[in-house]
Amino acid sequence: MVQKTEKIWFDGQFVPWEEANVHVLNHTLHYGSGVFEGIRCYQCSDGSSAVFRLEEHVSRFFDSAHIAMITLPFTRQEIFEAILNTLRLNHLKAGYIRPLAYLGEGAMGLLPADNPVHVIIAVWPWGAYLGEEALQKGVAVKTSSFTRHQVNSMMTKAKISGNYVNSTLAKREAWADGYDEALMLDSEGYVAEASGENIFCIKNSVLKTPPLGSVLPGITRDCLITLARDMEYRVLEQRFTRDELYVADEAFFCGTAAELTPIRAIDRRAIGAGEAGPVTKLLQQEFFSVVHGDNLKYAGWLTEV
Ligand code: PPE
Repeated sequence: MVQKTEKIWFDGQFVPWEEANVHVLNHTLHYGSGVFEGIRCYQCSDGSSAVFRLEEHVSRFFDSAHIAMITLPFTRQEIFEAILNTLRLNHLKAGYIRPLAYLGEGAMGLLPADNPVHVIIAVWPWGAYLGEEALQKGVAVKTSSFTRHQVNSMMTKAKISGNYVNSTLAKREAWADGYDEALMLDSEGYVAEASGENIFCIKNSVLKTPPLGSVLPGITRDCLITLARDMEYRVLEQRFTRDELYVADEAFFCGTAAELTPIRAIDRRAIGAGEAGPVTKLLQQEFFSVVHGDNLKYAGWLTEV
């Protein structure tokens, strides 16, 4: 269950959590026509609170809207400030931030005509996405029977609500089969990403992640490429197959919600020693030190609340 906070930013006003509702003929509810973001705020070691890569997330939110032909009735600066104000008003020191733009009621049918565009920003406390233990020991993954979006059937650079039907189908299947997460292949059979995370594999200290074809351009993915290169690892954005993953030394998922979660097995085959590998652990440590403001080199990635 999502942990309620006090207020939700709703079209420029703060409303009580319980009153941030929509009509049942909301266009996005029927057709998935909205766009959203997922952002994290961390409590730093000095007690302050900071949002991780806020600028990039706001930017992707506007890009998603542009791709989906939604004109947001707010400026980037207004959304940026509204996110910070929502955190402040709810006294949330650490947690998750969910901006969503959706089309309200008006026309039904696939042409939304001039249905109004609404924007909300909700925040709530959210711990480890795949569980606290997963962060330490890693997750067990199954290749999904569902294929990730072909690049011309869904717009993969956009976080469009409807794109996530594919993810929920995959996630529910993986869970029903007793796995933690689904590994999704692209329409040509190469490894793409998970239901809500990007993926990396490591062999002989070289990191590989699929290029930005059918996968979401993850902001955490981008951070980890930078961190790994700054740590003198070679990082390739290159396609690979599921059996290349089976014989990798290490593998991990990354995303705002999932942070950096090691993968311990895929399709019942242990990855490496079947636990979080050494390079994964080093990167994870570096990642957590950066988001908690302990690494001044990357202080520019944090916006104080
Ligand atoms: N791929 C997908 C499909 C995806 O949804 C996410 C984020 C990523 C990769 C990683 O992107 P980034 O967060 O920018 O590093 N998934 C979000 C949704 C999670 C949810 O359950 O909702 C997230 O991590 O916030």
